[in-house]
Amino acid sequence: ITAGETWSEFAIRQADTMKSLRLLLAALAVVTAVLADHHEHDHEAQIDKLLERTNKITHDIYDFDSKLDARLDPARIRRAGSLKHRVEELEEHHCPEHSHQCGGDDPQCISDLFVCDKHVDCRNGEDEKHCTLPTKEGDSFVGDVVYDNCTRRRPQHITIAIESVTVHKYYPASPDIHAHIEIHTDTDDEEAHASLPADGIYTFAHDELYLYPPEDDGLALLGEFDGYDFDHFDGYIIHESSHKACAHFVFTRKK
Ligand SMILES: [Ca+2]
Repeated sequence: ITAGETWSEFAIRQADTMKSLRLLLAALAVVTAVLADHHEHDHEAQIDKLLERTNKITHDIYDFDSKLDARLDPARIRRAGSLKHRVEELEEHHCPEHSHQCGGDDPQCISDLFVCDKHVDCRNGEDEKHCTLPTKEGDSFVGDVVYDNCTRRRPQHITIAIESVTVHKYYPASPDIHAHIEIHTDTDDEEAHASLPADGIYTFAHDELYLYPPEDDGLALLGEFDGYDFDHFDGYIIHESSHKACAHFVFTRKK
């Protein structure tokens, strides 16, 4: 404690220091993991790209809703709640990039890395309240095509089976996901099946699953949960380089 400083000021300063330390630790852990990683993927760069893209895609997803509704199963009427949540998210998002709005009547921004990292950072505790991973080992999701302008096989359905999940000690906000993408194509001419192993990450701050391209076509999969209904997500096939979506599937959890 320094001269002229009250105990409460001292406590706040200490808390800020702890947060900075944790951020530094998280950053170091990411760097270490990248260095130790045998994959060609740079996790930190991938996370940066993901976060950058999310803002653009949120707007696109919102636009998609009216088109989507025409194709949806009546059982998804409860999406009304999801839509409300999404509108609130759009209204409330006044935080800088790579940061998370705590919400409620007490606006506060925290780093995305602090969402679901097992420490309470938001004054209202919101950052640790919705931390159930929707893509657990053994889960699978079936995607129905909305449009597809780019995949080689043009399937009507894609299945994503989650094989394993690794939660890192120092940055639990983005667990590693290992999955299998099952593609079944059935046309008049041929019937084909492909099973592609795919690695990726789940980001709690954005309720987002990202699978790196399983093939050499540079096509990755971005799965956007709406933060409310974790039995469905919008799956976009995107060009890894430009992040432009060229196919869209609506995924439903397989019971
Ligand atoms: Ca936290």
